[in-house]
Amino acid sequence: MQKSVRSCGPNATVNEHAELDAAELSKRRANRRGLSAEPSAAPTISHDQRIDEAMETLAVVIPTLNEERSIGTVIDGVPVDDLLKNGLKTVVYVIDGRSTDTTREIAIDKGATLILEERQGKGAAIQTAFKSINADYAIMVDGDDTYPIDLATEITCLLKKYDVVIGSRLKGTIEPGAMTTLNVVGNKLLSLLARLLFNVQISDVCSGLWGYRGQVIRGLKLSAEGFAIEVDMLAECARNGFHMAEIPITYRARRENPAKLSSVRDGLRIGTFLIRKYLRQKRTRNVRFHAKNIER
Ligand SMILES: Nc1nc2c(ncn2[C@@H]2O[C@H](COP(=O)(O)OP(=O)(O)OP(=O)(O)O)[C@@H](O)[C@H]2O)c(=O)[nH]1
Ligand SMILES: [Mg+2]
Repeated sequence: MQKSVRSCGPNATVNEHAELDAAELSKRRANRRGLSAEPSAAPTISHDQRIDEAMETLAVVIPTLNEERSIGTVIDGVPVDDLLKNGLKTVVYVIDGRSTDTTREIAIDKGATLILEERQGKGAAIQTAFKSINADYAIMVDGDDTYPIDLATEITCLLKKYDVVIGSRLKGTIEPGAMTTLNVVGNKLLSLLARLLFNVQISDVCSGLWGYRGQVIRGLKLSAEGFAIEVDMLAECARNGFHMAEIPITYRARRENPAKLSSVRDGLRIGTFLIRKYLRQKRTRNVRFHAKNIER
């Protein structure tokens, strides 16, 4: 992450902020600056401070499990200066599972806020992150440096118009060696299933790059703890009738560290989850959906 932007150290746990309402937060911010939160105190607030308080916020959420070879590059790739120019203060959150390598140390060193989620699974990490953050926008991206996080500014621009923006590898470019034929077929089948069940023109339901408006996150009732987290999110977006868009992206090959996803086992689990979720939602209410796909 570029140094010019305020970053959170390891002690700045987000759990604290998640518990607070806006009034309490502003009182605490004022206290931290040595200012009274009481209006009668008439504190002197600088021009810069006023701009800072007025800015919108972006949380970049990165789940990791033994990603020491790539996590530094992913954090460095978040275009914080560009986002700042677009009026967004960015905080990067790394939600680490039981990494046994130096992922956690690198994340802290790069200025990210580290959240520990020792339950197994990417979904568990994302659920914990979503409960902890309180930002105007959020972007979820994998920590294996296979997704173009440099598109963060473009994604947040689209989030002014759409509730959710998904990076589509299948509408974009898959670099040689980035995805096996089995995974391409599996992704296409799962996306087809999602289209049929939820009436949404999604092309890449398993994408690891999603952007959301803050209020969307608070509307998602997620239960998937593993790799079904993306289809869980899609079903929840359908239930809420969120307005969605896809952008084509380039998908890169992961470095030598091994993937945690097993194509057949996880593919079947994701498909089963999708069907179960559909049946559960169908029992409770009609699913509305009005997703839009956009071209770049
Ligand atoms: N916190 C946490 N993160 C995880 C866990 N399992 C995977 N992840 C992270 O979730 C992201 C996606 O996992 P990958 O193994 O890359 O799965 P994938 O991208 O679907 O599969 P590949 O295409 O093979 O890379 C990566 O950043 C992982 O480090 C876990 O149990 N806990
Ligand atoms: Mg991956």
